Amino acid sequence: MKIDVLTLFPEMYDGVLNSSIIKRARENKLVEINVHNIRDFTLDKHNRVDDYPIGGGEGMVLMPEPIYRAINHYKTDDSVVIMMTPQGKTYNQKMAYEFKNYKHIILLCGHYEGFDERIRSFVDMEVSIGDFVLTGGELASMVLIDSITRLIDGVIERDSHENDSFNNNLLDYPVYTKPIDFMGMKVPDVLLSGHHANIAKWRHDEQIKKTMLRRPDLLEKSDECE
Ligand code: 6GU
Repeated sequence: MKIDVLTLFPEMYDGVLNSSIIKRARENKLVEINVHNIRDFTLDKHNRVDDYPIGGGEGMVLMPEPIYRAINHYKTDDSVVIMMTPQGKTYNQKMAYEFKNYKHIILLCGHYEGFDERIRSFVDMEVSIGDFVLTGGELASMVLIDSITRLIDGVIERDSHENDSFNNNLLDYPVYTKPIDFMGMKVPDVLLSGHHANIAKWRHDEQIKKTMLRRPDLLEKSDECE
């Protein structure tokens, strides 16, 4: 899996790509992630990437040409070009599982007031990470990078994501570590019992209880209702 990011602020990615699990996945060549500056694809001498909105209004608009040239530079027959925008389809775990099967993803990140509308005609998909507004698509693209990378075979143990919140639309069960008694709050007895079937049942019941309380909308979509 290869991911190319197109952005005006490549430095924003330094921490995320060079820490923890993403760093290790890159070192182990399980994923290749490169970040490119859209400004390198400008043709005019001032390296302009944005201009005033035609017809008036607030802010600046990203011009089509540098983005068109950047996309075409990295695009192959295997590429899926995803525009990060609050107008896109709301991202979720199911989409993460779909995206991890793509050979090559190009993540296009905008800033300022937005993209010239014509840019939409040369992307394959538009994705948002939720109903709130960020200053740019970069943080959102990092959310995709992180959530996709951890699903790639070999990045983390399969067990760790097969039980994730949202697989089967259930929230996670509670987990505990030592000490067994922390300021009077005790680890549930069943977890100390060593009885694997009882532990599994308790965890499943807790998942349903928690999902019912916090996210009844998810429970309707889960197999538990069938
Ligand atoms: Cl993908 N971009 C921006 N700018 N804001 C967002 C978003 C994306 N998703 C949620 N808010």
